[in-house]
Amino acid sequence: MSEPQPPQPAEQTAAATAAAGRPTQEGTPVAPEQAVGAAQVGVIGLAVMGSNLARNLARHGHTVALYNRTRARTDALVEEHGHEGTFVTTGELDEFVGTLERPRRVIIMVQAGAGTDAVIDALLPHLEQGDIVVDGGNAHFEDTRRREARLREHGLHFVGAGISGGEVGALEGPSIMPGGSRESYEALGPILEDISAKVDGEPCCAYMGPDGAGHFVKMVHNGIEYADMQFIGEAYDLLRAAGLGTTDVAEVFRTWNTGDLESYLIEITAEVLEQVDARTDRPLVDVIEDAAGQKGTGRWTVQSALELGVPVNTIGESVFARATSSHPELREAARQALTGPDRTLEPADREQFVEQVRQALWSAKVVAYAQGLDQIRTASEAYGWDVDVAAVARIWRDGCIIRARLLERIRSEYAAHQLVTLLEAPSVREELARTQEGWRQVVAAAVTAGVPVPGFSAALAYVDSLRAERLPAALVQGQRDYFGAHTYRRTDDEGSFHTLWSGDRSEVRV
Ligand code: NBP
Repeated sequence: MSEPQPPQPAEQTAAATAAAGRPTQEGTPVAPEQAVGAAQVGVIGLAVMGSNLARNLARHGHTVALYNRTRARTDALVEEHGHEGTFVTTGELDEFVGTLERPRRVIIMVQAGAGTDAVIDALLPHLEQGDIVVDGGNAHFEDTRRREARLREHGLHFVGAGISGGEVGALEGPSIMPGGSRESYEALGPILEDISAKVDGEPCCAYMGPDGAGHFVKMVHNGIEYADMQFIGEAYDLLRAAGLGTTDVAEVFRTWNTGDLESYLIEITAEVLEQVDARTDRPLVDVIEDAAGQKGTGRWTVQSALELGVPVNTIGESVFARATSSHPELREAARQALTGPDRTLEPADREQFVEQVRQALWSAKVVAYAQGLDQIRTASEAYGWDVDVAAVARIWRDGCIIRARLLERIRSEYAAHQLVTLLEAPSVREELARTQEGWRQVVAAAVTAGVPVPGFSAALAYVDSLRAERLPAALVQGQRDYFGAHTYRRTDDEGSFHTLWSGDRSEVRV
C-alpha cells in the first residue's frame, strides 16, 4: 500500500480559494471535496449543448460544477477544455449539489421530455428552499408550467430558459429566453446575461415572464425560423425557375445579405448554395434529398396557435411544406396523375424579377414576425405573463438562428409605439407599401407558372385579409346559422340572431 500523497500545489490553491468561496484557479479541474459551496453554477447534461454552455460559463470566469449521467462525458470535457476555466468535476448528484454556492443554480441540459423529468426527480431530494433549477432544453411550455408548479410547492424556483443558437451559440453567446419567478432572475439573470450574445453591449437575454413564458417565446422563435427558412426556399426556387444557376442564386443571397435582409439564415443559405459535392462535382443542394425533417417545435407553435385562435398561417404553411416534402409516395402518385404549367418563369427583366423576389421575401418575413409576436402577445394575456415584446425583439437580434437586421427595427418600433400588430408600425407599413407590388407580381407569376409558394402567398393572403373592409366570414356565419342554428350578429343591431331557415325564414332575436 502506498502512502497517501500530499495535495499537489495546484490542488492546494484550488482547495484554498474554493473554501474561501472565491473562484478557484483557472484551468485546474477541481475535485468536489475541495470545492464545497464554491461553484457559482452547475450544469447537468454534457452532450454538445451542455458542454458548450458549461465552457461558455467557465470562459466568463464562473466556477462551473459538472455532472453527467455517464461520467465519461464529464471527463472528456475537462480533458479537452479544462484549461478554459474552472470546472468542478463530480460523479454523483449529491456531490454535485454540495459544490454549489447558495442559492444553488443548476442548469439542466439533457434530452427534453422524460430525460428532464428523470433529472428533476433525482435532483429534488438534494435541493433546499430558494435553489434555482433551470431547464435549458427545448421543453414544451406546458411541461415547463407543470414543472414550475411542482418545484414551487417545494420552495424551489424552476426556470424554463429557451436557448437558441445551436452548439456554436451555446459556446460563443446564445440568445437566452428565461421564464420563471422574477426573484430567481435576480440571482440567475446576471450569469445568463454574461454568457449571452451582445449587441452594442446589450445582452441577448432578458426576463420573459413567469412559468412557461421563456419556453413559449423560444417555441415561437422556432416557428418563425421555420417560416423564414420556407420563404428563403421559395425565393431560391423562384430564382432557379427563372433560369439562374445555383452559384448565381448564391451571389444574389450574398448581395441581399448586405441590405435590409441581412440575417444569419440568408448568410448560411449563400454558403450552402456554394457548396460543391465532392463525389459528383455538382452543387451539394442538387444531390440532397428534398425531404425536410422537423423535430417538433414548429408543430408545437401551430398547435398552440390553434388553441389560442391566433392566425399564424405562414408558420403553419411552413410546417405543412416540410410535411409535403416528406411524403414521397404521395408526391409520386400526384406527380404521375396531375398536369399543369411546367414551372418555367421567363421574366422580361430578370434583374427586376430578382428585386421583386427580394421584396416578396422581406414582406413575407415581416408577416411571419408579426404573426409570431401576435401569438406571444396573445399567450401573454391568456397566461398572465406580461411579456415585453420589445424585449423579445431585442434579445433575438443576435445569438439565435433568426437573428436579423430587421429585429432592430422591430425592437425600436415596439419600444416607441403601442402596437396591436407589427404591420401597423410606421416604418414597417411604409416599407410594405413600397414592396407589395413586387410581392404580388411574384406570387402571381409563381401561381401562373406552377411554382409552389405556400409561404409567400399565405403571408399575402394574411395581409389582404387584415386589410379587407368586409370578409366572407359573414357568409360563413350565414351557413353556420343555416345548418346548425349557430346564430349571427348584425352590423346594425346589438345581440344575436337566427333566421328560421326551414320555416318562414323570418329572423328571430335569440
Ligand atoms: P441531447 O438532447 O442529445 O441529450 C443528451 C444528454 O442528455 C446527455 O448528456 C445524456 O446523458 C442526457 N440524458 C438523457 Br438522453 N437521458 C437522461 C436521463 N434520464 N438522465 C440524465 N441525463 C440524461 O443533448 P443536446 O443535443 O446537447 O441538447 C440538450 C438540450 O438542448 C435538449 O433539450 C435539446 O433539445 C436542446 N437544444 C439543442 C440544440 C442543438 O442544437 N443540439 C439547440 C437548442 C436546444 P448521457 O451522456 O448519460 O447519455
